[in-house]
Amino acid sequence: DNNPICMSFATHMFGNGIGTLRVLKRSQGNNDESVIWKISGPSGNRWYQARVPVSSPKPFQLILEAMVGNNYLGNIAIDNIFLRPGTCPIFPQTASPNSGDCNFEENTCGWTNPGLTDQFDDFDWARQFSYSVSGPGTDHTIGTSSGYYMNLVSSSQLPQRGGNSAWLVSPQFPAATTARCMAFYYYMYEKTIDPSGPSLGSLRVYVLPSSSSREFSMLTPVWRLNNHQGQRWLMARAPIVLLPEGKPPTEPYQVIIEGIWGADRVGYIAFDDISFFNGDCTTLPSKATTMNGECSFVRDMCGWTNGSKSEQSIPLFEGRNGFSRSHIVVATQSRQFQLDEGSLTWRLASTSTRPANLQDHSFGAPAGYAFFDIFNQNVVQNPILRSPKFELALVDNRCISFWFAPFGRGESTTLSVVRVGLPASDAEPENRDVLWRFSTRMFDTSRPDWNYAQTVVKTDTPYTVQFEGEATDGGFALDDITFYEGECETRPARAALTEIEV
Ligand SMILES: [Ca+2]
Ligand SMILES: [Ca+2]
Ligand SMILES: [Ca+2]
Repeated sequence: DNNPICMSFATHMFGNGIGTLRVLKRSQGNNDESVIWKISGPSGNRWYQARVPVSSPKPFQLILEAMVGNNYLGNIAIDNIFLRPGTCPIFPQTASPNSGDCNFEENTCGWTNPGLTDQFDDFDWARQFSYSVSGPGTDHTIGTSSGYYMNLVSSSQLPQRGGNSAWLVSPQFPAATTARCMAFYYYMYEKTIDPSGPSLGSLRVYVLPSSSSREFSMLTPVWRLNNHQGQRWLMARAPIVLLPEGKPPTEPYQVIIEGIWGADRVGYIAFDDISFFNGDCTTLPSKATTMNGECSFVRDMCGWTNGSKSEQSIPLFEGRNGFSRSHIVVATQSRQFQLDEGSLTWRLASTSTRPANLQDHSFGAPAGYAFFDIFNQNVVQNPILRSPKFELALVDNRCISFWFAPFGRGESTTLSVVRVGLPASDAEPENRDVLWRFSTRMFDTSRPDWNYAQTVVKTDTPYTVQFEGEATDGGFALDDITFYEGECETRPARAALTEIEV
C-alpha cells in the first residue's frame, strides 16, 4: 500500500544572496528524482514550518538540497524535521503553485468560485474563519477559531433555496500518469436531524476532463456524502478518476467541489486542507463511494434512460406478478399512437413542468426528480425508465431503495420495479422478474407526497433495473435511487409481490 506521509521541517532563509531550497524524492531502483517542494529567494528573518505531502509506490529517499544564489550574503537553515503518516497540504503555497493543495489560510490557492453568469452554480463558497460565522468553531489546519476554511453559507441578501449549489473549481491539472488521490477534511453537522427527510444538503467531488467543456449532462461524483456526519472534522479521500471507467484522466482536468443547500437546514457544510498525492486511493469514508446507477436527479438522469418500444414488447406475463394478457394487447395498441413522446415518457421535473407542485425529495428543491404524467389517455401507457447496465457483483444481493410519489386521478395507476437479467448472447431472451409493484387503487393521490421504498435485487447475472409505469390518467414521481449491498425487506409492505397463478 502506498499511504502518503507528511514531511514537515522548519526553515529560515534570510539574506539577499539566498538561492533555492528544494525537497527531492528519489525512488529506489532508478535515479528518478522529482522535485516536490521548492522555494527561491529570501523569506524574511524568521523561522516557519514547511510541509510537503510525500507518496510513492516504491521505497524512496528524501533529499533536502540548498543552492547558493547571486552572492554569499545570507544563509539557509533547517531544523525539526518530522515525518508522520497521513497527508497534508503543501506549505507555503508558493512551494508548489497550482498543486491544488490548499489550507485556505492565505487565499484559495487558485481554486475559484464560478460566478452566476458562468451558469454552473447558484451561489459561492465563502473562505472564512469561525468568528461570528455560522460554521465550525475551528478550522482543521491550525485548530483555532482564527484558522480559515471554506464554508457553504447563505446570506440575508442572497438567501439560498433547497437544491441550490455552489462549486469551487480547482486549477487545471496535467493529465494523470498514475493513480491519483485527493485528500481533504470535511465538516457536515446538523443541529437538529429531521427523520422525515433530508435537510442539511450534500457535499460532492467531481473530476471534469478539459474536453468536456460545458457538457455537464453526465457529471458523476467520485465522492459524495449527504446530510449529517458528525460534529467534528473528518478525513476524506476521493479517487481522481473519470467515471464510469474509473481510470485516471489521460487529459488535463479540473476538480470540482460542490455543496448543495438543503431546504430546512440548521447546521453547516465546510471543508479544509486539500492535498493531492499519487497512489491508489481508497475512498474515505467508504460510504462516500458513488454506486453506479444511484441518482438524485439534480441535473440529469445519471445514465437512466427511457426504455424503447421494443423493450415494452417483451411479454409482460413472464414475471411472477400476475399480469393478465390484456396488458399485452393494450401495450401493443399504445405503440400505434403517434403522441407527443415527451408527455408519455419519464422526464426530469422543472419548475415549469412538474406534477402538482411537488418538490424534490433530495433537497426540497423546486425541481430535481424524475416523473411520468399520463394525462387523459384512452389506452394504458407504459413509460419505462431503464438503469445503466450492472455487471456481476461480489455480493449475491443488492438492495435498491428509492422515494416515490403517486399522483393523478387514475384509480389504478401502477409503478413496477423490474429486474431484467441480460443474456450472454443476443439469441437468448431477456429474463424479466417483477420485484416490486405499487398500485394507487384505494390510495389517496390528491396531495402527492414522497414515500420510501426498497426491495432486493439478485446480482447473479448482469442486469438492468426498470421502473415501469402503467397509467391512463396519472403518474409517479421518483427520486433518490440508491443501492446497498445485501438483502432488505420490501417496503412499503403492500408493494411486495405474492405468487399468483397466471
Ligand atoms: Ca458560484
Ligand atoms: Ca485552514
Ligand atoms: Ca432529487
